[in-house]
Amino acid sequence: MKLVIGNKNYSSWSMRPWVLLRQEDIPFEEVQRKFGDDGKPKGTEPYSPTRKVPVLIIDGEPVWDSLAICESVAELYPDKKLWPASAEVRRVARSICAEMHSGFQALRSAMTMNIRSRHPDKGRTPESKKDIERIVEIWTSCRNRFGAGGELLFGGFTIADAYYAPVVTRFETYAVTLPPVAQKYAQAVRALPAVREWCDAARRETEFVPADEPYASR
Ligand SMILES: N[C@@H](CCC(=O)N[C@@H](CS)C(=O)NCC(=O)O)C(=O)O
Repeated sequence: MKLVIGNKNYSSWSMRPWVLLRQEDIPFEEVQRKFGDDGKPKGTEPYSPTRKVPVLIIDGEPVWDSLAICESVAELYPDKKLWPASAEVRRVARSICAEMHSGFQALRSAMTMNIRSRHPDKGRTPESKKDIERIVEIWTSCRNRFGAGGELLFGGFTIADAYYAPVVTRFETYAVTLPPVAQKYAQAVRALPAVREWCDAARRETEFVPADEPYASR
């Protein structure tokens, strides 16, 4: 399989499937296509029908959109148990991934992912604060209801943790203060080997993409 991704510092959508594959030791070839100043990845035409990243190429065919990628990987590797085992809990996991996938627009635009930077006082708008409150509510509820078997949302690692990993980095970039349960969960995500590897690589990147830098200039 080939996973086409954008800049590790900026591309939150790319981070999710990459962390999922790496954390589960699923082999793949990484193809990186960096963003231009407009925040769009260059040179994706041979891979991506939407010209967006991420794209996973399986047997020569593209799977685009991060949620479709994660679902396809879960189907290809049932033994990895990438969703929670119980159907009832799986419904919750799918719902919170879908909520992340289609929501939190205010957080996304006011607190763009920028792993190597620190903007402690930035990005607080009434709407982004509401998004943060809702994320804290999700994390707290999952940890309390389903987290007994480990440190993550459903105990052990699942697609849901890969989905919320970029938010964990945003909370660090913008110094968001979290209540204890959420803070502990964020620490556990940061400690995942795949998350560390992605973040280390992000910090080594030097490209400055103005479209993703609302709080800094070149
Ligand atoms: N819903 C898509 C979103 C993908 C997306 O917007 N990717 C960004 C980079 S993080 C992109 O390629 N943007 C280029 C564009 O909008 O043309 C997914 O989940 O994969």
